[in-house]
This record gives sequence, C-alpha cells and structure tokens, in this order.
Amino acid sequence: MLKKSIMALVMAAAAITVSAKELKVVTLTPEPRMTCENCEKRIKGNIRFEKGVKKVETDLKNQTITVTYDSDKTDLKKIEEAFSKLKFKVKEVEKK
Ligand SMILES: [Cu+2]
Repeated sequence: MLKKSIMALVMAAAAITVSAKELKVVTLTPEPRMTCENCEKRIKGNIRFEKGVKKVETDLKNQTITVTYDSDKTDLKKIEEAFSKLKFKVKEVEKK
C-alpha cells in the first residue's frame, strides 16, 4: 500500500518535470520599424509557426515584439534568423 503511493508520487513528480518546459520570453525591437497592421500580421503569421515558438505579440506603438519560446526547441539566434527571412533585423530590448 505504502509502496504504491510512493510510486504514484514519483510518477506525478516525473510528469511535472516533463511538462515544465523551459519557456523564455524575449522582447525584441525590429529594424525597419513596423509601420502598419500588415507588418504586425506578417510577423505574427510567420514567427508563430517557427519551431519552438509559443506566442508572438506585437506592439506597433512601442515597436516591440514579444516572443515566448521553448528554449529546448529553439533559441534567440534561430528566432533572429526567422525574422531576417521576413527582412526584419531584431534587437533585444534591454530589460528594465
Ligand atoms: Cu506595414
């Protein structure tokens, strides 16, 4: 009986470890600037499908792009490459 519950605990802990992915959030600023909704749509529509990318948010007013990604599957360099395919050079915004 005790053995069984210990096993269950161990398995639950393992499941948590597996699902706890290394999600990272990076805020980027593009060059050239995003000038309209179409730029935002183009960025979101493409970057969203990059491997490991979980979420893309754009802010036209502040010229920022926030990307949430799984660091097990991709990294900042690959995300930058994906942007360069869209003719945007991105720079990480300093965290305050
Ligand atoms: Cu545009």
